[in-house]
Amino acid sequence: TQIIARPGTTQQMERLTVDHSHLRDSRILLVEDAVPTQLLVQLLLEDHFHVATADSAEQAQIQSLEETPDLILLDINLAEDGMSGLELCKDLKSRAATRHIPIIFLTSAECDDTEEACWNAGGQDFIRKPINETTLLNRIRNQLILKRQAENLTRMAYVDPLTCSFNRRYFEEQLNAQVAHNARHHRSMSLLMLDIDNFKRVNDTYGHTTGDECLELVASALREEVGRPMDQVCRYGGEEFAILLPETDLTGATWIAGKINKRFRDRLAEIPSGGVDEEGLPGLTVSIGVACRLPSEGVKSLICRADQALYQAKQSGRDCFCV
Ligand code: GH3
Ligand code: MG
Ligand code: MG
Ligand code: MG
Ligand code: MG
Repeated sequence: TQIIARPGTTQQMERLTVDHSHLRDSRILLVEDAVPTQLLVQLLLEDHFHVATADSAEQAQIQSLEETPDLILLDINLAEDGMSGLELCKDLKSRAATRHIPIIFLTSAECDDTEEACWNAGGQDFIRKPINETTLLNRIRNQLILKRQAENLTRMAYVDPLTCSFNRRYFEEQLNAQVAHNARHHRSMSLLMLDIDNFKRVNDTYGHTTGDECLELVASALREEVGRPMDQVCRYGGEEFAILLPETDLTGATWIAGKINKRFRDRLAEIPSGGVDEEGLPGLTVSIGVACRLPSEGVKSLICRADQALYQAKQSGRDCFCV
């Protein structure tokens, strides 16, 4: 409240008003078995969104998994020989890949039980037939806006804007979750802590803008080197990165650390001594601390060992990794 009360803040916030014109690009999946209703709803929506249709729950299930629509309009009463609308909703809400897709039911029933069933199945809203055009469009719009806002907030909470790597908050949450999971299932996991060598010199020589571009370059190189989708590159702080390697033992982790060192060394070799590459970025090297989680080891100790190994790599002359 204090921030809002500060003079000028309200005007500043007003300038942040969100533009919703992008909603036009939204893809809606309409699941309806009655042809007249399907045509009518399609007609109402086609000037506002991209609309795909499905006649059965089974068909809609495949389309949802393959095309991940932004929203599903789901007839509650589908042909009786297959999965019902409610069953499809429950199924989609139980899968990580489709859980986030908002579902609005289309229902002709006017009893409380049906409404309750829609909510219980995990639906976000429902619309009664006969369909009111304005209500239909606004209910869809509201769900799309909510979804977009949730996505934006998640991105802002977990992604570093400069390097597009995960941020420290994400790193800590993931590390805690992974350590807990590995402790239960006796799986191996490793952590790399990486620090750019003599980075202050890069800023001092070429300026902070070039320094920032170097950070972007390092982050994307790291993402390329780790390769597997489950490996996660996080910006730990200033010019330090932490890399989470699930299902990776010490041999695997040192192999990746060696690959990372080599990548920057190879690039450095291609740049004229003391010069810059085609993008105007100087050569640089990195130091890496490698730690593989010991049985029953906790988060703090794991980070501490990776950090000590990083310190050792710096002491050993940089441009290398230590365990
Ligand atoms: P060392 O090899 O011992 O790590 O030397 P160093 O110069 O890299 O270490 P130091 O910790 O002294 O300096 C890190 C520098 O990273 C200082 C800081 O200005 C720079 N830095 C941190 N965050 C950013 C950033 O977001 N952008 C830019 N351009 N520089 C940053
Ligand atoms: Mg029907
Ligand atoms: Mg540092
Ligand atoms: Mg450094
Ligand atoms: Mg330092």
